[in-house]
Amino acid sequence: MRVDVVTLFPEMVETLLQFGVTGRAVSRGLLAVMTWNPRNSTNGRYRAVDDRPYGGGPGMVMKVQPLRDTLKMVRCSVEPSGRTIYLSPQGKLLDQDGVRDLAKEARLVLLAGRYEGIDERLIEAEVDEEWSIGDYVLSGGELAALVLIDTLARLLPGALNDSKSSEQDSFMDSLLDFPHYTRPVDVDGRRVPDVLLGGNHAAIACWRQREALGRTWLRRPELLATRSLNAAEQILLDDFIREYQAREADSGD
Ligand code: 9D3
Repeated sequence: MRVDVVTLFPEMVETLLQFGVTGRAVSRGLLAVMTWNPRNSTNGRYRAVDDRPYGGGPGMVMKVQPLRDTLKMVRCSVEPSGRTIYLSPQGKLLDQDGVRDLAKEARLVLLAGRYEGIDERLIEAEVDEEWSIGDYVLSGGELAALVLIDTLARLLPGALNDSKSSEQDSFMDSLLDFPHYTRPVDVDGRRVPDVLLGGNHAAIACWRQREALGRTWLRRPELLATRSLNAAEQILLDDFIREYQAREADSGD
């Protein structure tokens, strides 16, 4: 997959992508990321990429011309360059379904904004889709672009060392993860659950699924509302709830 990122802070994007899964995806030739700085496409005397908002108010707005010229260069260097995505607080909320859809593309152009945002006419003319990564305030689109690239990289065939990890991600989709343990067996009197030490793989799989369902029920019940449970899952969850409520009655009033 080829991703072109238009950003005033190319080092932010380049540096973080050198590590971990994304770093390996790049070195394995599965992912190629190129950055483009609109500052290099400025003509004016002050190389300005931003200007004051019409109508007044605080902050600055990214100008059309440097971004339009940068996007022209991107589209000349990669043909076809793929969908152009603007990371913005006004975008559609990114989730794993959205990531899976974007991962079908061979090429993407990501636009990371700074200041109060981008002149609306550039968005109307050049942007295909607007995506947000969540309802909180970032200082710019770079971290959002990195989040998107990271999630995409995990879906590229061969990017994860253990091919089962990606499968498990999708298997466990819309459920929270089960708890994980490693050595030692005892940490200040807290022991690893016995079932994980027994080597009964069917029992372990059951326990993990039960924990995943139970924690989702406790912490993110809205995820269960959008996912139907099969008969086996319903029994495991009922079992978890029964045990949880027994524990609660035991410790509480
Ligand atoms: C005062 C109104 N704010 C809009 C909600 C101003 C504003 C906040 C943050 C303008 C730009 C930004 C920069 N944010 C992003 O570029 C961004 C973002 C985010 O802030 N949250 C979640 N997803 C994203 S994607 C890009």
